[in-house]
Amino acid sequence: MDRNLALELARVTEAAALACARWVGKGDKMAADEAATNAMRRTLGAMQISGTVVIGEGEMDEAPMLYIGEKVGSGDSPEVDIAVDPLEGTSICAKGMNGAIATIALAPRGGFLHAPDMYMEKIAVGPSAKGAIDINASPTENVKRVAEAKGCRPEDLTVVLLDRPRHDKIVHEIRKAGARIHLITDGDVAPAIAAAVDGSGVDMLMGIGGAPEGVLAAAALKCMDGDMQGRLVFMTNEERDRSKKMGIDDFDRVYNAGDMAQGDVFFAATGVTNGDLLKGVRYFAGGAETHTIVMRSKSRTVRFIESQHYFDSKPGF
Ligand code: VTB
Repeated sequence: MDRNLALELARVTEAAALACARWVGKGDKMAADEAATNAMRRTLGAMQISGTVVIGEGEMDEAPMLYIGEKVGSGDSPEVDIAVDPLEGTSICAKGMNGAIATIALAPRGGFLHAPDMYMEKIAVGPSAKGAIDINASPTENVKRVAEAKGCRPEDLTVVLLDRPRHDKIVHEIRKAGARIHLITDGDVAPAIAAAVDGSGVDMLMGIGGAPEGVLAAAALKCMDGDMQGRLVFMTNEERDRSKKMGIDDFDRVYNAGDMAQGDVFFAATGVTNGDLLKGVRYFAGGAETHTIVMRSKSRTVRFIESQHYFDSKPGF
């Protein structure tokens, strides 16, 4: 791709974050998601791309907008595939809790793993621990290796996991290995990225979360030269059938970031509520400020952008 689309993607996630920030703490996750999706779709429509949504809000019959297969953009080249999560962490947004983001990734056509809406086991770290993780090894082993790679003690590491009963055993093991744990209620894309940002306080993401979210995290970690491994977790035969239809035939395959997001990948995320990675939308008289990370794998540029939006010149927010 000969154009840097990253900065345009920042406008897309900013718009989504600004739209759903109005719903922070209002207890209505559906309305928050709808607002983010609407805004994202509108701004994507203005981009000069011929885009196809491959990770989206759902199948065509269950999502009115940004559904899998939907065409977005002006229709001009380049031909790209798009992965979106207009509001990652709908419940945290509705409750006004920490860690909700609006996010999008873009790759040349065919670049993303078409991950069905099911679970994925994940392990993610930043560049300083690249090559140290192994999803087939025990959590103890992974903690040990990441600490070694980073030149610190296991006690100095913070591992983020979703707070779910399915993680009880591994949480226990990680604690025994010496590392500190940060449990989150939802939203495991942002902490995977935070693991690759020095000074974020996050060293590693582990555990089982959504597969589509895994692909978004992989796109970001590829841009940051971090490391990630993911394996689909099949709960039913229906999930196996659906995956086959989406082109997945090796059910035990371990995907790394570059397998899930191939080619010249672009990524952007804007904070909706405060988190380890990004600040949330903050209002001031007549406007609001947003905090965005935007990057491109080819140039390995990672930008953090703070933007001021003035509502007088931006009707609709
Ligand atoms: C996961 C995680 C997401 O929802 O999909 C989770 O990847 C759902 O897990 O980031 P459960 O089925 O255990 O609730 C998110 O946290 C989205 O908020």
